[in-house]
Amino acid sequence: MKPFVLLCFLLSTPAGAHVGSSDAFFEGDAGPYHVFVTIRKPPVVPGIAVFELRSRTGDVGEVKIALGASYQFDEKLLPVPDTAARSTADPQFFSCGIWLMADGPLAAVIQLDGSKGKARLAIPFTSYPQGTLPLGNALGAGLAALMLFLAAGMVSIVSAAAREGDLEPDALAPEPRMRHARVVAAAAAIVIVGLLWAGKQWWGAEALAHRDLVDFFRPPKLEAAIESPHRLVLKVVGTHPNWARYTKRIPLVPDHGHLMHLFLIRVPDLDRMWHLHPVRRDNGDFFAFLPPVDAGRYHLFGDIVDKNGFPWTAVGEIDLPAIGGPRNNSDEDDSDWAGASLAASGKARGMVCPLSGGARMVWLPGPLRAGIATQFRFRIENADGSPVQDMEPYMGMAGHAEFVRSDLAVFAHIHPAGTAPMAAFELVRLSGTPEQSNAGMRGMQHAAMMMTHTGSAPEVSFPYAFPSPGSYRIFVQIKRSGRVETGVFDAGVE
Ligand SMILES: [Cu+2]
Repeated sequence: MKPFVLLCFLLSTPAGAHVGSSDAFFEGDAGPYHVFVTIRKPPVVPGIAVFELRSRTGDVGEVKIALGASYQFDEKLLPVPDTAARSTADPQFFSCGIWLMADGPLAAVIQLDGSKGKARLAIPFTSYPQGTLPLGNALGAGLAALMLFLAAGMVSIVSAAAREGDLEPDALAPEPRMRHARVVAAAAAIVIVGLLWAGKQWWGAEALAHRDLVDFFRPPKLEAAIESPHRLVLKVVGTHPNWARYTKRIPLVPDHGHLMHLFLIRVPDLDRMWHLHPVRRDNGDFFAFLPPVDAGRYHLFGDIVDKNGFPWTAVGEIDLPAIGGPRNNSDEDDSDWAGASLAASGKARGMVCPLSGGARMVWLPGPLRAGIATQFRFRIENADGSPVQDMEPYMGMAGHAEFVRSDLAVFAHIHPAGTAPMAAFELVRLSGTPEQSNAGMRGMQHAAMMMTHTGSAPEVSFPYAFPSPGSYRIFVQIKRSGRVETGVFDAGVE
């Protein structure tokens, strides 16, 4: 019955943690091992997620992965882990496909065994359906033919039974019996059509429930309005009616110190960027003091995390008039950037971005191809190439990077430890693992490590892969001598 009722919904924009960027990335230490993990998610749930792990320390012999729910995380409830296959071409690369059966915030608990003994780490990630997969024409036609064959077979079996069921072998059915058999066949056909209809209803209900779930996980809307010249009021509204009820039950929690990380990016040029930290009012709305802003249309991305560790990015747009006056930050972590437009700067502009005091940020080149997971590395150095000495953690981390595609359909806010919010790492601490080896702590550790880098210039790095081809702008935010600085790099991704 599938072919008749299947509505071929096109794959919609992936939602969730980030916008248009569903895969998860992690880089950090698991005990003595340094690993880079990529989680390539399926478009639908249930579906198979592909886990890829590369050891950068070159001494891992075996990798096992088990998935659990990250909310009320309990190691004792983890299933028997799957063993990842080791690549023959690259012995430090392991991969494994695991079914994601549930949606929501999950944790991958990875066990490593190698020359330095056993180690474990837990990586939070999210599972959600991104759309409905269409049924292929050939498969649909095949299933329809099978269905017709089975239905006709069923009618003919019932009719044959009624006609000849109690005859002696080789005897012919008399005419009244033939008539009776035709009536029975008609009745059987009606019953079978009824069953098909019931199946169609069932399938339709399932498809609707799935579509509903896809809607639920779409990025919530961020409705913004200017209340007074310097006051921006924001309301997070789910695209699904159940979303409000969900967030009432599962409230938001702060992530790296703030309930919301709000990014205002001027469109279409991406030539102005504000990173603000609105506070919440009693009625649930957020508000932020606007610093002086140039007039224009701004795209808004509001990163929030709920108590289950599920990150959401609310999206919206607002036309702002020029706002003057003194700089009036709502928060000391607020930062901004102004510069050239993405379009005007060409396909791939310089790999060097000037910072204050003659310093500069240098993007150490990596592959510019969609889907290739890599470390995006940025070196911060003085004009003469000597290391800057004044780096500080910015909101507890060495750096924050925002990857934005020119059409604003991709937005990802990444940290040195990867895509998962710190608030989610807090939920999945493993027992018997030293605190500093827990993946979440690793983000902080990374910050500390980068600061104490001696000899060469400090570097910040972010594990990520461009999800799709296009023209991207990367905002890399660091802190030096108490001031946030933003390095901006453009990339034409194939
Ligand atoms: Cu951040």
